[in-house]
Amino acid sequence: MSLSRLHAEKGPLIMGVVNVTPDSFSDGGRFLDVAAAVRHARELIAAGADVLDIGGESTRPGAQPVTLGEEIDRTVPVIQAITAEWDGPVSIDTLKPEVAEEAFKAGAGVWNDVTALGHEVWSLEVAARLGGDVILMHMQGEPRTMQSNPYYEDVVAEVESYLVDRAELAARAGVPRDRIWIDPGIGFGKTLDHNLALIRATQRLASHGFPLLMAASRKRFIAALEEREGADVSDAEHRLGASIAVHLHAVAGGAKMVRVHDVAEMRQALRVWKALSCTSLR
Ligand code: HH2
Repeated sequence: MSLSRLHAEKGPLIMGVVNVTPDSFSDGGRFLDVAAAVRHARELIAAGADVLDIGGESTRPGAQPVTLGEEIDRTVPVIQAITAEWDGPVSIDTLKPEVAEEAFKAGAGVWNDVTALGHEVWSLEVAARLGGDVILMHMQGEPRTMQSNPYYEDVVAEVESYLVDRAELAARAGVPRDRIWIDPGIGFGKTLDHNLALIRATQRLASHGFPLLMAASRKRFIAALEEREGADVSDAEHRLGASIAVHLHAVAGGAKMVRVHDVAEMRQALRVWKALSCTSLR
């Protein structure tokens, strides 16, 4: 089932993050072992995840690049194990089309690409052939250097036009329009003010006919915002309240999915939010 249909049935979707990496910014190394990653995935499902996003290469600034073989070896066994026991959608978080292909063979149905299918010229064609959902994210620069000096004349207009252009390209390549998700890429080549401007612009970003994903969970800009208030949340695991606040704001503005590490808490917040908002969140 496409993510859009799932959203039509369930309302705002929660994508739970499963990083099979030694160096992710918020949970690096904890789930590198396949068995540990599968256990973590099961916990996220039990906590109410609608979608699981499996990643084998960190996009953290300064993270070590991973070879194709290594990325496949990390992610494919986890995808096989999860899809053998769960029929919800599983997403592969990769910029490499070869990894996406192997992940889909193992049972994944969503390709989440932080380069918006731009890493290889053939990525668009592969995405169309795979026939699943795609998530196109905006990033300025590349992970290693993206935070050194991000600059925009008008961050919202630039991110918006980039995402709509990439989405139209994906549609022209053959990906069905309702399977093309867009994501402003919070923290990817953006200062605190850029991130805040994009989150404030959720409604505008959600108004282009492409479903919107917002992914702010535990991100560094939260620490920068808190520092302004004199609080220290340098430990990524201490950013839960802020992550939920951003995601509820996004959902209220029309985001159809949020990508989070803390699924149980996000599920609880969404349940209360939905009850307070009656039926208006579908
Ligand atoms: N952020 C991260 C990874 N993948 N995908 C989308 N679509 N949007 C995002 O904002 C996004 C993403 C970074 O978070 P995480 O996976 O926790 O860390 P790392 O890349 O260090 O593994």
